Amino acid sequence: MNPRVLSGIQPTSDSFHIGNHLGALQNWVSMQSEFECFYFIADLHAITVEQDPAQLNQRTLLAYAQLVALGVDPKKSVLFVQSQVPEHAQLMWVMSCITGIGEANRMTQFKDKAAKGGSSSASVGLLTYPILQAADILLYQADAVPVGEDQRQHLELTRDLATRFNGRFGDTFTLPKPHIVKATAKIQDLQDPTAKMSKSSPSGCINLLDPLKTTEKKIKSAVTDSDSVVAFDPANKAGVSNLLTILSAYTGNTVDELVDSFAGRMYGDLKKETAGAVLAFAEPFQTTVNELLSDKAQLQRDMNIGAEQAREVASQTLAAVYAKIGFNAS
Ligand code: ATP
Ligand code: LTN
Repeated sequence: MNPRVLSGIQPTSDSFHIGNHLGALQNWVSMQSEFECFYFIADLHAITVEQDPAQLNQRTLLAYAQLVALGVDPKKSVLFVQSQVPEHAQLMWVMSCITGIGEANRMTQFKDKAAKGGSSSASVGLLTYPILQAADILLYQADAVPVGEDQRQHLELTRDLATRFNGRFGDTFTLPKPHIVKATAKIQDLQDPTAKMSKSSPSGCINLLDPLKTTEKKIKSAVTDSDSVVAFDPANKAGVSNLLTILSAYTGNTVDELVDSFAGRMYGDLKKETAGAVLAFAEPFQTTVNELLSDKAQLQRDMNIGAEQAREVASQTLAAVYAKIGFNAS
């Protein structure tokens, strides 16, 4: 049996951004040839912060269409929507009963997100969301989880919980490893290249579905530095290095090759080429997304099939877990 891969993405914006794409989603696509892959749209995770119901519904379809357009092939991988597979919430309850309150409190993403929204308004769901993420992964006995750098801590919690459960109840879960590709694990914000590109900072964030003119403008106004030499030095030249990383990812040229090609040239050229490379990817991507969205009924049918396939695997793991902890089988 091929090793298993699992990953998820939240349907919380009208478009994936290039950080999502380069940090995680391009690895989802490339891993399909070697692994048995399970990919899902994390709508249960999305409601940890307030969502407009109609918008969540629409964004879930949009996320599905974008994943297919990026190359996640529902014939090769199991692609599904998390809320259609009730085993995620069921296993989460079990895992939350072996998680310490202190352990959940230490998750830095919770602290960041709670701080952004004002901690008094943070929900219990936001606090326990990493336990749901652990359940997502363990249900499919995943060996590898392709994600960006910001998810590393959640993967460590997942391994801790799996080890604890296996120790207490006998071998049940595979211990998953994060699959983080260093070069693109953290794409930076174009306006503040010391921060991670994030949808919460729209001016520094390139969305794949943004109008092409907007993308071009954002890249051309990216913050660089007062020097004028194109060099790769993330510590001292964060903005320029970030543009080189993006250009390298969308052209397939190595950063070294690019640096050589920019010898004696200005930052303006680097921005122009980076914009060109991103647009060359975004334009056909947008066409494909629009085509897929023109038949929503078909998308919904495909989602239903994905959910059935996911449940076949998830229900087996949940049954094994229930038996181990002493629940009476029906
Ligand atoms: P945001 O900060 O935009 O809200 P997020 O991490 O909350 O992003 P998700 O949409 O769930 O949002 O992220 C999906 C995937 O994209 C995850 O695997 C995450 O690690 C990765 N990712 C997000 N931002 C970046 C980035 N700037 N660079 C690299 N990978 C990223
Ligand atoms: N927490 C992740 C999304 C996510 C995920 C998962 C990623 C939910 N469940 C399981 C990998 C595996 C995020 O916010 N980026």
